[in-house]
Amino acid sequence: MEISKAELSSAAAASSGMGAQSEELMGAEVLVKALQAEDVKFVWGYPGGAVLYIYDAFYKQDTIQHVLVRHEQAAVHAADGYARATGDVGVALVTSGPGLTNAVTGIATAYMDSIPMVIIAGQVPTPAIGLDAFQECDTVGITRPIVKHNFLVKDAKDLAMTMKKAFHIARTGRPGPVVVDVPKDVSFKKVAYHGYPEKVEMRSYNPVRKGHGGQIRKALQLLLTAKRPYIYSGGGVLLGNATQELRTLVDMLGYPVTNTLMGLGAYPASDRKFLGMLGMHGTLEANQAMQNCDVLLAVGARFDDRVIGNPKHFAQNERKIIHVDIDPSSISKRVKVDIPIVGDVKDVLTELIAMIRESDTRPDAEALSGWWKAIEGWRSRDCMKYDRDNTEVIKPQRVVETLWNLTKDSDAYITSDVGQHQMWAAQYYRFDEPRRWINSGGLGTMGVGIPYAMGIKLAKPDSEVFCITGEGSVQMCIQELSTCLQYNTPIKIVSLNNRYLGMVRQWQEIEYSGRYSHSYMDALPNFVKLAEAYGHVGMLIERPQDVEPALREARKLKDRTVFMDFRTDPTENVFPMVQAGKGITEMLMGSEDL
Ligand SMILES: Cc1cc2nc3c(=O)[nH]c(=O)nc-3n(C[C@H](O)[C@H](O)[C@H](O)COP(=O)(O)OP(=O)(O)OC[C@H]3O[C@@H](n4cnc5c(N)ncnc54)[C@H](O)[C@@H]3O)c2cc1C
Ligand SMILES: Cc1ncc(C[n+]2csc(CCOP(=O)(O)OP(=O)(O)O)c2C)c(N)n1
Ligand SMILES: [Mg+2]
Repeated sequence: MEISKAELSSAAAASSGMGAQSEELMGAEVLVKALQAEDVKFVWGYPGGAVLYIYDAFYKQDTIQHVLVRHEQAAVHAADGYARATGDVGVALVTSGPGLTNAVTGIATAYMDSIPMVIIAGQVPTPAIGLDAFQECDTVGITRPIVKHNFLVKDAKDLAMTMKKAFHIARTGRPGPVVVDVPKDVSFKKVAYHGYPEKVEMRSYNPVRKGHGGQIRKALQLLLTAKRPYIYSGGGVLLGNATQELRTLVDMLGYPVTNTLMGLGAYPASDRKFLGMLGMHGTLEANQAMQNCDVLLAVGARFDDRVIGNPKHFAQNERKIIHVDIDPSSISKRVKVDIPIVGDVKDVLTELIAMIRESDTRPDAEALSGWWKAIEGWRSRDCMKYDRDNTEVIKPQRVVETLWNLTKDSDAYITSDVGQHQMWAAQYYRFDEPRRWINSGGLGTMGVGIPYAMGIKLAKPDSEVFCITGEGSVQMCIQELSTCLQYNTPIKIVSLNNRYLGMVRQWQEIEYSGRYSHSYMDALPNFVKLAEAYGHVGMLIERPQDVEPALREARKLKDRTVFMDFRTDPTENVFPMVQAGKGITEMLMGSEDL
């Protein structure tokens, strides 16, 4: 970890002749100034040799709080959770080599869900790059496929502008993670600092915000003459802060609306016009409406395979598709659309709403009433029913529903890990507000739940933050319970412990004739004692009648992190379910369909 003499002398030589003027700063100091200029409040990170000058610069400032995690993966997840909840750019700092490789899962997770982040990675000194130096890895090469952009800073003079570009790229257009690779000598070298750049221009990067007026007009015509219209909204509505515009549009038109897993909260789940989530574990009514609509308005949603199911089945019904997306490469990627509108969802919806206000045409009330009748028919099947009154075993859905009932009037944030519990959280917690549901959809990364929760709790200290998890996922970043204690981020962990990698077990039951190959979670730790060992409160809940009292008790412990180990029905499956290769309306509704 020590700075070698060679490193010091080569960096000193590089910076000699520049004089010791007061505006001269070390690269590391320029980097910290850049973060301050970007109004960064928190950085999650883990130190190592290559970033020690940067850590030294952090030591000398007091506007940015650095959070020392226990694993670099969690640093990126925590910053990512913070970004999802606040809309700001999340920042993580890792050292070279293993620090960076540990961060890779976090970066890929943010990339798949289009989350704005800047990840600063230390690198070996520039003269050592390519020489198999200690803790060297090809950061730019390793991260290239999982970043929106990456930079290797070769000269400290470029640091300020590179940081400016990194933040600009991360937060504009389709957001995404940007990696800035900073060799150790670059962080050590002194350069003249003329202040943080005010403007940034990149010839080849000019994301379009405003949609094409002619295309929006065409969309308007289609929408207002539709007989069976449907609005399919996704994560882009949250990323583009266009929740209000979406709500106004739906209210003006009176059309049914669905959200993807990533879009939950963009439209209030408690409104009748909301048909629930669509897709593999969506509601019957949401999927039927998707299949049977005649005009589909897709906003900030990318026709994921979990939403479309078998594309051939999806194409069997004819419908006109309008697709609003800021990324032209998202359009007609998986499903061919009729009216592409490239632009920011907020700008486009604002224009569309203005055009509807001006238009003399009104939605076809008679056709709409028939369409709603069909939808109510599907809805009356009550596809989300489950054995709610079971007194023998805790049904996982009941835990989530109880949590929702208790917290629906408070400003609660819900994170989840990946698996069955994630789907039950999405189905049974009814999100009415944006950015309250924080989960990994695109990469489906087990282990995000605790880091997401602790990242959010720092940003929203007055809000309750719950992490709905499984006993499998929670063990992937459980070491962060230690970070929660150190930084006083009291979160509530709701572990739906079914003693199985439940989602895997479910697939093995349904698709592999019940051959449960390595999906049973044997030799689990005593989570109550584990929580206590980390300085927190642990609770074991085994009976259905104890679910509500336990949640109430945990909420009362406002200043403590509480780990609730709910022993849930190990055989429960997530329904409805669209099996691999099936169409979105070819759903399994319950165990009776197996
Ligand atoms: C176990 C598991 C099960 C799952 N089951 C389901 C399921 O049943 N249903 C489901 O929906 N998903 C499910 N998913 C999630 C799924 O894999 C995808 O992550 C999700 O469907 C993608 O959501 P989205 O289309 O809203 O796109 P996102 O990934 O949120 O992408 C957002 C889109 O909006 C665009 N965009 C971004 N910003 C703007 C802006 N300002 N203006 C305009 N456009 C913008 C982007 O370019 C992108 O195309 C599951 C995931 C897991 C792990
Ligand atoms: C890092 C990672 N490894 C493997 C998987 C595949 N996978 C998806 S869900 C799941 C099981 C999750 O088990 P648990 O956390 O107990 O949740 P449950 O499904 O039982 O609710 C697995 C292994 C994944 N999504 N992420
Ligand atoms: Mg499990």
